[in-house]
Amino acid sequence: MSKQDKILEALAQGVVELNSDLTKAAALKAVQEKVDAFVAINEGLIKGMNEAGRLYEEEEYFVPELLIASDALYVGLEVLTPHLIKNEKEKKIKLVLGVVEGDTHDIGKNLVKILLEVGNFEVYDLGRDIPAEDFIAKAREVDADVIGLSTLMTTTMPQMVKVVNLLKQEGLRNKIKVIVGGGPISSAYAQSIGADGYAENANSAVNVIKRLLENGNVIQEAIA
Ligand code: B1M
Repeated sequence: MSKQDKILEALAQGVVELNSDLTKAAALKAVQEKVDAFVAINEGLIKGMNEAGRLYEEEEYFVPELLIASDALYVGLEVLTPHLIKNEKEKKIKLVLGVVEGDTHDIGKNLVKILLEVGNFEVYDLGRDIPAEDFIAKAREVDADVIGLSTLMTTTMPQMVKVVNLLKQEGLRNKIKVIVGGGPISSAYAQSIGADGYAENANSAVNVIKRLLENGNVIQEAIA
């Protein structure tokens, strides 16, 4: 196993084993060994969080374990995020981001935010459990190009429809693009609710939005 693979494994292990100290040490090692921070986040930390999610679904982990796993993930992110290489050449795209009303799962949304900022987006992060009206108000206030909606639960998916419909009612639908993502969301769902784009993960969100603004209406599966 290469040195990089060992570091990636330690990053994932730190999160799955609920060990912030191990995660931090592995993140510092990644920086020291010049492992690409993007790779360290995606193939280390996120891999670990996904594994913790799997253990939750198998009822080996419960809510407290998930919360400690996410603490470890954030400790690693704090070390690695400053080392992500920023793209500052292009014009900034203004994007209002948040988790829809009724849903408090924000780990994925936070990762999307980090990668969008690295991709030179101006992100207005509203947080989680956000009413549809608040997305519209913020988008209007900052003259946003895009609204990004995240949800992890099937029960809160209809909130995305609410945002799209409100944009129509307010006469803003042609001006502001809508991209959706999160566990239960698919490109077919995005299309069915009249969103403009769907991204499967944080990395593809950046590419999908850039394509959206270049090409107009392109619902698409993750590129990555
Ligand atoms: Co809960 N939870 N949870 N949970 N949780 C799920 C989502 C669930 C599928 C687990 C299950 O039962 N199998 C289930 C939902 C079932 C459904 O669909 N109806 C569930 C439930 C039911 C609940 C509660 C209701 C449990 C309860 O209290 N009885 C409760 C919700 C309360 C509420 O919100 N109203 C709850 C609570 C929690 C915790 C607090 C313990 C914790 C969340 C901590 C937090 O986020 N601050 C938690 C977690 C961690 C999970 C799982 C295990 C993992 C989610 C996660 O963080 N994944 C999840 C099961 C699972 O997904 N395996 C589960 C890691 C993260 C990196 O991935 O969030 O998918 P993800 O984000 C990805 C992509 O989806 C994408 O990019 C991200 C990065 O690559 N993406 C976007 C996300 N948003 C995007 C937006 C975009 C583009 C891409 O564009 C704008």
